[in-house]
Amino acid sequence: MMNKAASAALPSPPPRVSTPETLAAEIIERLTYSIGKDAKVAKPHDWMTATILVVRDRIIDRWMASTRETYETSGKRVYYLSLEFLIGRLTRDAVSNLGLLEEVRTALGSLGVDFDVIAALEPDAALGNGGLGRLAACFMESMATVGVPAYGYGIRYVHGLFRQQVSDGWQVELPETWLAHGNPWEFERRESAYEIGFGGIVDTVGDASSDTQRCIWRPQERVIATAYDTPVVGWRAKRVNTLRLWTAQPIDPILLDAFNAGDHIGALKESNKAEALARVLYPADGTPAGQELRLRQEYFFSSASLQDILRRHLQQYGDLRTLPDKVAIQLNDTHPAVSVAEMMRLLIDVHRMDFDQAWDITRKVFSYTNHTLLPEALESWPVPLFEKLLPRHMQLVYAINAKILRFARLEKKYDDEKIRSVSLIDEGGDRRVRMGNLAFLGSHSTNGVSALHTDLMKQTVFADLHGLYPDRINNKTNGITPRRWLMQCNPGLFSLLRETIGDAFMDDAERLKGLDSHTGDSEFRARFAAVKHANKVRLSNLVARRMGIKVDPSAMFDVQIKRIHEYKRQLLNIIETVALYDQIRSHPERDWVPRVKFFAGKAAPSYHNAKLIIKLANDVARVINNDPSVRGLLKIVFIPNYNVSLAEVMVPAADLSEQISTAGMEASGTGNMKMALNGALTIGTLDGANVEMQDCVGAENIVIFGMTTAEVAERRANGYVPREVIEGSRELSQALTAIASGVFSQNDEDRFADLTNGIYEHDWFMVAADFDAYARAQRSVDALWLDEEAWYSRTIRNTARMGWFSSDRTIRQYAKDIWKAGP
Ligand code: T68
Repeated sequence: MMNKAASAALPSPPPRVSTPETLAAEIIERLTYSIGKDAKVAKPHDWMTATILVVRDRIIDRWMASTRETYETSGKRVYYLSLEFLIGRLTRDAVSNLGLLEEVRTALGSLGVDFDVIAALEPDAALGNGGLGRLAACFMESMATVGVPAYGYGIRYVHGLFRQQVSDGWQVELPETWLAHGNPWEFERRESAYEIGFGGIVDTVGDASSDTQRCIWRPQERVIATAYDTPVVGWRAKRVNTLRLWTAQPIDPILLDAFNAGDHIGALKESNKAEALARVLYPADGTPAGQELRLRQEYFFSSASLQDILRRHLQQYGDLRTLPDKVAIQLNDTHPAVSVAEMMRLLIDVHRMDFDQAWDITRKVFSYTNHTLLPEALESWPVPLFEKLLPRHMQLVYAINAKILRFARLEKKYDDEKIRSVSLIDEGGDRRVRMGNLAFLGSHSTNGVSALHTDLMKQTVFADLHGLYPDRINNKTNGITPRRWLMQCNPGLFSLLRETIGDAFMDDAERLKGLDSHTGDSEFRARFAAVKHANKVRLSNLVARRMGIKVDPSAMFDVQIKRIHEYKRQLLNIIETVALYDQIRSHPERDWVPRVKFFAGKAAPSYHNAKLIIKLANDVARVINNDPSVRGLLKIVFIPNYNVSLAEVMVPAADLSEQISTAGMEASGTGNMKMALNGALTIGTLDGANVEMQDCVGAENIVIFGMTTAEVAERRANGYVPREVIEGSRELSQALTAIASGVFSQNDEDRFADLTNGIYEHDWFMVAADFDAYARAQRSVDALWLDEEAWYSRTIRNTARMGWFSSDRTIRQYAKDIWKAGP
């Protein structure tokens, strides 16, 4: 360590100049001295790495300044704990937020290198499954933009979400290796390393009658968590925050005794077990993973993050009693909920606080976001497993539970049934620890992700907890970052907007409103349409290149992109497509609107029906795309391996956005926001954030159909008989019969029986009940499409009025209402 005087005298690096000339010179320098390649033989990948290193330098300056500023102003820090960050590529985002897009492009151009080509070489960081992980990534960017001092904490998975191949129409999962060529965006921090324990026993030491008694957990297994940091640049690089991802290492990389005794495999056992922790992302969304390794991952990253947070706080403030003034920890779903018990353990066992004080601090520090009400997706762990892996935490869970249940019974006069529902332990069947209840009770705030979802939380899953703490549940409607999801993915629209309404919307998305007054301007409408067309040409080229399928960019591009799930009802869309196919063949004389139906999305590898839905989409596509009688009128394209980068091409090209989940089941949705912002019309149910989108864009500018949440509940309660509904709808029964009788699966007519029987027998997701309304809504979309003015004035109004869904707005609300942090 250097003394203060000496360190004060240390020079800073000279400020970087960012003209195309200096950038080009630095890129060559990095290529030569960091990568060791002569420009004459450098491969595109080398150029990409050299460019990132040069850009990174600019970020590091801002990064250090941001960190210093938070330290010096004693600012409150926000910690976003998430098992998923679905980031995608970083380079374009970083360069664009630095304001250096044109400079870097020109610099590379002068070296004979195309920026767009090398940017496309960067692998997607797919450390997430879907909406929840992508939301975390949007939030990281918005926290830096809005000026909230924040750290994201997660796991540095070696293998992110699997790569999806479609083989003979079936999904095939392949491992994904995003780190294969190194990752120039990350910094290994060997000095930030923490020991994480599992299993073992709890010793009690000291005298029970005095307050010196305490518990000591003696874990049987220990691993080391080490940090990797990635800078997150906000818009205009005003602030740079840190995404800190943990990797796992064994304490002893090799057991030498075993090795020397000839047990060469056994010698690596510990090491393999440790490294398994950060090896792979669980690919099941909406259905809990259930296995021990998942709980280990949850505890591993929670413990490492909390130890890091406490160390940082103690280093600066020396006293954990001030933690709630300086630290806010957001739990992204229940995946990090074991943090509540871990915080208690650290405060009580390690830092010697008493239980009540520790509980008070814990609740002030934590807050929790719920992302689903699907009962099968609510996490809980068998008590024996939890106890075996985390014996001390089990004790603390019981102690917390005793305190809560006493309060519920004595002060809130809860009866046995309500006591059972708020308990941390589910006593029905095998005993389980309920992570949702732990997260709720261990926090001062629990939020839903759309107004409807938050209301339903209060009425259903969390009703009795809400009764205990009526001020705790609050809403924070999701948002998306307009940098990635407008400015970067849709440069054509971005420049048209700047030209039309000026630059103010770049710093405040609600200023897009200025566009509203241009909807009547036919010249503007034509330019807006031309941008959309160009984006559709780009998608058409991608489809031709990757799949050898030709689509017509002047047809309507109808897009459903999201994880494949029964509640999201891709099946409703496919069945309606089959019905439309029938109609076109029966009435070729009608004025049909040419459509291309795009689907993309991954199914959890263990989710049988979701995989069958992918197969059905592909089988229907094969038949329809090869039928000359509908040529030019209907095409179906299932694009494999949906990821952030593919979304960046599909979102700007969508004319129609399908948001058709069964009402009450989609917590919010965020793809709905992305496509509407980029000038798509939404066809959707009154579910999740669609409800608030309708409020913002106006009922005439969105196509809403189908049952409401209340109607769905009522229908289910009153004995819904799908068979009757099917028999009452000619179109639907013909389409289902076609699917069930093997029209699309000639060599295997029972292939889709699980899907079709499901609809006939129970139709839990109300596909049949909503079918006619959906089909009618689709024909009303056709009518709008035929009237160009009607169409574009609506889609322009969508772009104009979607600014409220910027994640900057969401983050400001979290900062003000929940975290009490930031500007
Ligand atoms: C999504 N949830 C919601 N879960 O479905 C979506 N689950 O409506 C919402 O917009 C989004 O969260 C953001 O709030 C998920 O994406 C998961 O991915 C997931 C992952 C693991 C386990 C359970």
